[in-house]
Amino acid sequence: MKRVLSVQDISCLGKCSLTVALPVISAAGIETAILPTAVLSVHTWFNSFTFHDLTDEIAPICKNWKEHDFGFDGISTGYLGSFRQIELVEEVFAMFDKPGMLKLVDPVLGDHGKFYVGFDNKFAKRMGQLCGKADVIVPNLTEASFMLDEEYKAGCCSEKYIRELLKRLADLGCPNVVLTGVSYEKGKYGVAAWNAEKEEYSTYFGEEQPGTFHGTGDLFSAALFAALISGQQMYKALETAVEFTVESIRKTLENPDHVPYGVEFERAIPLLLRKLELI
Ligand code: PXL
Repeated sequence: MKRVLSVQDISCLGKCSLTVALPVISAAGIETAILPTAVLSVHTWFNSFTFHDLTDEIAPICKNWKEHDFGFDGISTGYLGSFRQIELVEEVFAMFDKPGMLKLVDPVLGDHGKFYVGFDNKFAKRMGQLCGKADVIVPNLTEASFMLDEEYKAGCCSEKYIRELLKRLADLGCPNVVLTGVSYEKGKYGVAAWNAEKEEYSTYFGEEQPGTFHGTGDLFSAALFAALISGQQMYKALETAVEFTVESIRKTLENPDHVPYGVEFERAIPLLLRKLELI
């Protein structure tokens, strides 16, 4: 069985970060170790939350895993709360590095042109450096703009603009860039990707869904990671992750009592398993 590590916070209620990554990657038949960076009562979309920092646990936990001789086929990261945590993630990458180990970084910084609480341009620049150590990065348009010190353009963009953005993101040092939240045509919404080594550009679009939901970036990132670890090629993995995210939103919208703080991904897991050809 493949074993991976997911490094991000636990927002105890709210369906994002580890409470999404763990069930999704595990459902794909992959052993998923977790390295929680902080425990929050709820994610920072809510107007109040508790926050317990776990930075000091990261190095001892990893040291203990090394003593047990554990290794990983991949490491993925999401929300990181401080400069120190980014530095520690770089150390975790180096500590467990081995040929073929997949490092996926979701540079969680913000959405809809705004930073999440507590983040700023200096932090975005540092996150850009972490992206340079990854094999795959999955920024949304807001995060890409912040990391590149570009003005965020709402409702943009031409294909030419996106292709340039992808290349500039690859210049951060990461060979595979997947930009989320891209739309070139009404009713179609998805991702654009650039492989800098093969100079290959690809896109995958699903059916656009109304409304915005929290945690869909984390969901996409978890599904893409699971698909790549399962051996799907990038183009196929993009289809898997986009269709799973779309299905999660579709299921959420079917429920008249749905909540805005997270999507009903649980009911989309059968689709994920079909896309991964596990059922
Ligand atoms: O979904 C990204 C995310 C993860 N973790 C925490 C967050 C957010 C976004 O707001 O607040 C704690």
